[in-house]
Amino acid sequence: MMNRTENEQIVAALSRDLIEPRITVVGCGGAGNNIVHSIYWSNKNVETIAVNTDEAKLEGVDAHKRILIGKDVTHGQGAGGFPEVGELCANMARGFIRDALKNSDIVFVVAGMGGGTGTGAAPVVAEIANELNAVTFAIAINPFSYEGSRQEVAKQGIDRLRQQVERTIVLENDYLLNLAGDSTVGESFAVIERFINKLIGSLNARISRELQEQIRIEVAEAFLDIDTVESAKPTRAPMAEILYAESTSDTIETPFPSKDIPEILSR
Ligand SMILES: Nc1nc2c(ncn2[C@@H]2O[C@H](COP(=O)(O)OP(=O)(O)OP(=O)(O)O)[C@@H](O)[C@H]2O)c(=O)[nH]1
Ligand SMILES: [Mg+2]
Repeated sequence: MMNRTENEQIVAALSRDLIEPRITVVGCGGAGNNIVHSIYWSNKNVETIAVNTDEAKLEGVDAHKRILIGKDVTHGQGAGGFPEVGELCANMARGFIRDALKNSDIVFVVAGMGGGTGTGAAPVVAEIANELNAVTFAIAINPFSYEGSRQEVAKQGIDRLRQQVERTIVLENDYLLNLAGDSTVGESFAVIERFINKLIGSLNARISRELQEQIRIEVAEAFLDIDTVESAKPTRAPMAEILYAESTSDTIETPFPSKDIPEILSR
């Protein structure tokens, strides 16, 4: 019979090493891609995926995985402000998106609302993350008031997103106007990028603690009934795999060293 102290030591060791949640940030459409690009360079603990219908935009984005959706539909041109097009393209690419997300424990779906790709694709990506049982968050960025009719498109997109993800956080680009003062649009967007980066960091830290605690409790309960543990070695979660697209004529040549930037996935 193990004594209480031995039990506690084993539980502590298992809880420490058992799990490192795998975190993925998926940026859909132009704004989502910009944010993922910034996270790729500033947050080394998360995997980044860029999803877009716009081939040229995707070429300029750094991310661990890049998925060009709807090549047969928009011919790499973007969804032209039509969310139904973004949604169709994402639905056609479900298999690729699912594959890219399948090892993730926590998924953040990020998109600017009011355009076609982000508004239409983000709910589909969120739905896939849910189906994979990942803890899923959505971060939606509302367009500037001066963008007019985009506001209504954005509202519908956020409603769709909320149907998939209860934990949807809405940020306002208008807020930047107050903050930004004389700075350029690029500098203002950097404010939101930093904010999102911080938000993801703090949410992750909280979830990781909750997961650890849950595991600690489960492990402790499991130990209540057993006397000896013969081969309970701590295991580490495998690294998220990088998915390489087959080399086809649709694959974009990247100007970056291949060790840094994997192939763009194309469907
Ligand atoms: N904070 C922030 N907002 C952005 C950025 N780029 C675009 N936006 C906002 O996001 C909204 C949607 O724009 P995009 O993400 O470019 O649109 P899209 O999803 O690519 O849509 P299509 O180009 O029609 O396929 C815009 O109306 C802007 O308000 C960015 O880099 N940062
Ligand atoms: Mg676009």
